[in-house]
Amino acid sequence: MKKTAFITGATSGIGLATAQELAKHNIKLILCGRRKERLETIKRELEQKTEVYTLNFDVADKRAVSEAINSLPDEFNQIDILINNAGNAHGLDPIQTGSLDDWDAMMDINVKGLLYVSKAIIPQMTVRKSGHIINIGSSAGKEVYPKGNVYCGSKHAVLAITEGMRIDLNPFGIKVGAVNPGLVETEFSKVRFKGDSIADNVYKGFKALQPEDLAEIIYFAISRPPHVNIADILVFCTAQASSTIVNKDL
Ligand code: NDP
Ligand code: 8X3
Repeated sequence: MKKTAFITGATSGIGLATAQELAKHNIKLILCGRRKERLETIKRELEQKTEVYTLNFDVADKRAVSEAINSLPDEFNQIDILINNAGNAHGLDPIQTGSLDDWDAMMDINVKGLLYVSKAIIPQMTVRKSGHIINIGSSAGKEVYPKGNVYCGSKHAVLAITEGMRIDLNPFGIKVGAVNPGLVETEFSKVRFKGDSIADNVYKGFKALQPEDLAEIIYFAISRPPHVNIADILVFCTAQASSTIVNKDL
């Protein structure tokens, strides 16, 4: 039977590329994001390949999350695969000058948003005793870098929550794993630097990961046989050795 995947943050970057990859493999899609027009355009494109339903909500708004997920029509309300991808960094400041609004945004979206969406979807997986959850963490969830403080904290939390989910959902046969990328060329830096032109230089001088690279890895993880769970994967571009070491001669 055809599987259904629920992808948060499907309007750009890794989430959009993952939607495109899964559509190629004939997986039904529920695509989420705040930018409604983009969702509609993406739906029109991907409907050529598979069934698509869109949900327009802010993951940080717990009531909107549960209302949106409860509104799914019968044809889309059995979710086999949850990809918790929505998230961003907001700012790159030392802790002593960081902005409370940026900190709220990162904790509310990257951590609490992931929890709200998971809370609304996990019960149907435990009843069916099947399902697969992939949380998009980051190399910033494994290593803290200068001025990364709260973003790194949010992604360390994503990793801890992923491990906790895997332990608690183990009796139900539900797979849980994290995909942790290093530098990926998406709208991430535009958001982090709030449209400042500094964002244009982040991926200059080396070949960063492309969102499609992550999409292929995510499809690989979800297409393993039932007894195989990719629990945790760290992905860098060849030029990157750690959060702070990037070889710009490559
Ligand atoms: P993008 O900015 O391109 O995409 C972020 C996605 O998240 C968008 O679709 C955006 O949709 C959605 N989103 C953001 N905030 C909210 C919100 N409050 N409610 C609902 N959706 C939201 O960045 P990436 O593709 O790079 O980021 C995807 C994930 O990958 C994030 O979790 C990020 O932390 C992680 N990551 C990124 C890396 C990188 O270098 N790019 C490296 C490691 C991890 P919309 O604005 O329409 O709501
Ligand atoms: C995104 C990777 O190093 O830009 O999670 O913070 S980094």
